[in-house]
Amino acid sequence: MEARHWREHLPAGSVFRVEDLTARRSLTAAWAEVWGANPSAPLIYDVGAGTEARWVTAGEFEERTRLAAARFVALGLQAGDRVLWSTGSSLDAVVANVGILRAGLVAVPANAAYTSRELGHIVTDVRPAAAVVDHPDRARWVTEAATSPLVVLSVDLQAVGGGGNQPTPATREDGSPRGRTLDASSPEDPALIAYTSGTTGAPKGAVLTHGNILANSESVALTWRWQSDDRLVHALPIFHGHGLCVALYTSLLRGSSVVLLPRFDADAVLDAAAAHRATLFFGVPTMYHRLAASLRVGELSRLRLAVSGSAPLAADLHRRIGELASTAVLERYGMTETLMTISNPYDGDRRPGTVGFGFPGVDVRLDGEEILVRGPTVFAGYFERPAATAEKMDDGWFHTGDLAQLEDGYVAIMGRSSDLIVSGGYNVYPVEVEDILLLHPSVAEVAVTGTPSDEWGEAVTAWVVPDGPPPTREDLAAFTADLLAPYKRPRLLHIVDALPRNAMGKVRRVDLH
Ligand code: MCA
Ligand code: AMP
Repeated sequence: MEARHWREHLPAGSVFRVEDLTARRSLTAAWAEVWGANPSAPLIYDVGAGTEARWVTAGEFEERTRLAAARFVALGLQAGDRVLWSTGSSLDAVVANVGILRAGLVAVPANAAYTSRELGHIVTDVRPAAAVVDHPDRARWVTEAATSPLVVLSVDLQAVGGGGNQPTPATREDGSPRGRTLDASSPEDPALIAYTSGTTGAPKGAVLTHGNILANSESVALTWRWQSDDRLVHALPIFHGHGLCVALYTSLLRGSSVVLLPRFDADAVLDAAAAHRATLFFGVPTMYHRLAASLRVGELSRLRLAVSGSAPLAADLHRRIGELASTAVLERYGMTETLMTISNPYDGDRRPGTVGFGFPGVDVRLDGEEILVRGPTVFAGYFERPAATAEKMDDGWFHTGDLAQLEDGYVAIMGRSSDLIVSGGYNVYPVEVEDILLLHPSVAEVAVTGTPSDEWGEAVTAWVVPDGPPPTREDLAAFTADLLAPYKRPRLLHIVDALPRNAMGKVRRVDLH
């Protein structure tokens, strides 16, 4: 059986060609055009840290991001240079990101909860020419890990003092600014390098081009009937594909408006939806779990569309929200390397327990049980790792590692071919956590698995064979505090006499439950 054809997503009577998804060449060029056409339109609601909350218009945002781009150019950065960008959600952070892209630089988003070890790996691997960070500790970690000169900036793009800051000349010898003109990137130029781990080894940078991120926003907007009068409550982290490419970039492309919240909180989301008459909300299943537990869950019904992704939305939770809020949550599927590839339909049946069928322009097929995808959102490859890229790509088809079955042409995700754990929408790689726990003096052997959890989807679980007195969960939490971001630390601990192993001596994680 085949998955349904992506044409079923198209509005009745519409004419669509796959090339249309990249016809505007780059998101930055398309953004500038959209904002220029309606400069007084409200674009981003800045909840303001210490300042008054207010709407920023498209015209003001265009100017601020143009100045941000000029700031990078004045620092001597040149098109193609990489800029690490690791920050929580704020208007300044968004301006910096968009400025990076408009200047033709490559943004490297990194989780703002990473420890110095996790951030240091990315810095060493990607060798950024500049970094934008929102905390002095991160500024120090980046500087310490850098192996080549770099400029460290705060989110408002002021140089952060201290050793290692080495701004490069701002101008050429003839006095003209370096770098190419604004919004001049081609579809094949890299726009983002997003770090994501394999099952073994350290995180790799997925290179997403301007064409990839433009095609993603165009197809998401088309499929979900996104209009300029839509208004999104944005409570996702901005350093992952979901919060950045799907939520933020697509809003900016449509010229619709965003209420940017600093973090997720069920009441804050529902308050913002009411106060600003929002039409859209995007979340991970853990957020829907918390919304469903709220007495105010019925308020979700005021939205035009609520979308879930990044991890499986339990069919039961989907149905419960349907009953409590008369809202059929639209579940979709994607990955850092491919952006959005599969979606339930906007018009038509949104089936609980399934992610739907290919976005317009994305071909989907099953190889055995594994999902393969092909289309204009599939990345250019892993940064400086051709062998790792070749392992995942086969004649344009990307091997997702996710396993699925087809139900009446809808893709139902059944699991993964790897041991990846998805907790609250964040990926956790057992090997990375095991390697860190093994450094603890009371841990002789360890295996890490995901335990099914209503709230988190999967809860990171450590199975420890102790060396001497067994460690407690608190011991391990304290030990990992400087080594693992909080979401990777074990929430459950089992002390065991031995780990199940196969004939080769390899731990059989599947037998641990
Ligand atoms: C926070 N904690 C977690 C997680 N998040 N533990 C496990 N898994 C998590 N995901 C820890 C906190 O550090 C804290 O630890 C404790 O849990 C409770 O914190 P709480 O305040 O309740 O949590 P929170 O800050 O409200 O965070 C929950 C969250 C967050 C809002 C669901 O995890 C989140 O924003 N997730 C979204 C991730 C995401 O955007 N993924 C997209 C990637 P302690 O008690 O020790 O202090 S995938 C992607 O982008 C692709 C393209 C796609 O398909 O979308
Ligand atoms: P990341 O590499 O962080 O982008 O995470 C991508 C992974 O998240 C995919 O390979 C899937 O395992 C998982 N994922 C994303 N969306 C869904 C979904 N709707 N249902 C199940 N898994 C999902």
